[in-house]
Amino acid sequence: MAYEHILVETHDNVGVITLNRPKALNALCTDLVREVGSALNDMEANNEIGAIVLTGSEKAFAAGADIKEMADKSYMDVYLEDFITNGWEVITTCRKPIIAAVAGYALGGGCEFAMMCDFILAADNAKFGQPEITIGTIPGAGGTQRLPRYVGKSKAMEMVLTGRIMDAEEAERAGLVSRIVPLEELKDEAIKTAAKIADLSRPIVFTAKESVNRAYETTLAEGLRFERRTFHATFATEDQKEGMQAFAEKRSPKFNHR
Ligand code: CO8
Repeated sequence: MAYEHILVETHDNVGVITLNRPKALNALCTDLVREVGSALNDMEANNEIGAIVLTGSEKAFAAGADIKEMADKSYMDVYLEDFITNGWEVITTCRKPIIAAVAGYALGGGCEFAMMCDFILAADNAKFGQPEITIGTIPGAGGTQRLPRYVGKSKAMEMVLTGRIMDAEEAERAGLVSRIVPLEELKDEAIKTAAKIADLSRPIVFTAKESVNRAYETTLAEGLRFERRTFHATFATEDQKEGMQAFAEKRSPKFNHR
């Protein structure tokens, strides 16, 4: 399928989606978000792909929702079209792991887009922020809810109330990103990391992702119960037998995703 605002590639078993609206610093217009949703759905349905990288340019992952597109919308416009829910959650419902590889600006909806992914690898020039308050609105795609879970209330509150931008080092210290890599290595490192995941057992990867996500949605007791049940369930897979047998036989496992 031909896309206008994104580039789509595959590297063996890894799908890569690159936001590509350079003149607007990858501002997330409705069509761009729709295209990302469509590409993700295709990758989710493609058995060859086991993990996905979502990235932008060296200057901007995404500088936010498209302010020019939003500026004149009325309350009734955004309410009736369910503005922002529409299309965005595909990232959060995708079962295959999605790594956000962030260089440059990840602001507003851009930061929210990255936080919807499973984890964030940051280039050393990455900048994260929720500056919506400076343009008379608030985060609308999870910023007030996900950011505190990543970085704690104090830092999230300061960022949301002042629009202060955090650099990559602060983001790593705060737990927003899993690690920082040099800008020129970001894409390769993200693909390498995704390939490592894609080579593992698909059902076990799905189970692990689902289980970690439970930690954000439920109580500790319920989460632990869920983990115990799904841990037990891994013993019903062929890949658990293969993985443990391979360890005992001192060889690499050959997972068949069953
Ligand atoms: N929307 C639309 N256009 C943008 C955006 C944006 N978010 N960000 C940058 N652009 C455009 C600029 O207008 C400019 O276009 P033009 O050349 O036609 O004037 C071009 O990109 C380059 O930008 P700058 O000249 O400003 O580049 P600088 O390097 O000087 O500055 C900044 C870079 C600091 C990133 C600056 O562009 C900026 O502050 N951008 C806006 C950041 C922002 O406020 N983001 C939050 C947006 S609101 C939001 O995300 C709400 C989310 C709600 C849920 C999601 C709903 C879809």
